[in-house]
Amino acid sequence: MPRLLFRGLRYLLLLVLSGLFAVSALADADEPPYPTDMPLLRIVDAAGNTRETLTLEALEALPGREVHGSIPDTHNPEASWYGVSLARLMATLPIPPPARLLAVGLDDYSDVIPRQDLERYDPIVAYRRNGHYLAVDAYGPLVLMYPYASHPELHERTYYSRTVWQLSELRLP
Ligand SMILES: Nc1nc2c(c(=O)[nH]1)N[C@H]1C(S)=C(S)[C@@H](COP(=O)(O)O)O[C@H]1N2
Ligand SMILES: [Mo]
Repeated sequence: MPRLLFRGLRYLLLLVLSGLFAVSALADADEPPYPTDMPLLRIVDAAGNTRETLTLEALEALPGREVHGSIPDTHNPEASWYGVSLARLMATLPIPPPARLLAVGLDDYSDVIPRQDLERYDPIVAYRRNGHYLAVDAYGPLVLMYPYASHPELHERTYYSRTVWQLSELRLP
């Protein structure tokens, strides 16, 4: 009898453990594929000094904005992108909004983003695509995304090249 009871308890323990596993797997579904305290974006001034280093936590602490679009010239279908308005991000700096800034990717690709874009189109530093955090091998962790869907005139090479994926740095003039 005690032996049966022991088996029963062991079975129960297994059930509880696998249940816990399933619950933690569900919780992990919204975990970013990188540490939340990892520096994702640096804001660098003209002298080359880092003025700000933003982690996912810091970005998520700012108000969010959603735009619809896709990474140009890829076969990725249009998606919803969620992140921080670049204008909003620049407003956190103790300097007036610069006339232009350079958006740099992890692959050292870069393009100039004029201030007019921020005023006209309000592009975002996106950290989620269709609700999911972006992995480095999926153009992430950050993408400078323009609201292509609501502004069809953006479908032009100029803005395609400003859609910097793997965004890692913003350089001020
Ligand atoms: N980090 C990074 N972002 C980038 C690029 C790049 O090479 N690296 N290319 C730009 C250009 S010119 C286009 S058309 C789109 C799509 O680039 P792809 O065709 O090289 O994927 O991303 C833009 N953003
Ligand atoms: Mo391009």
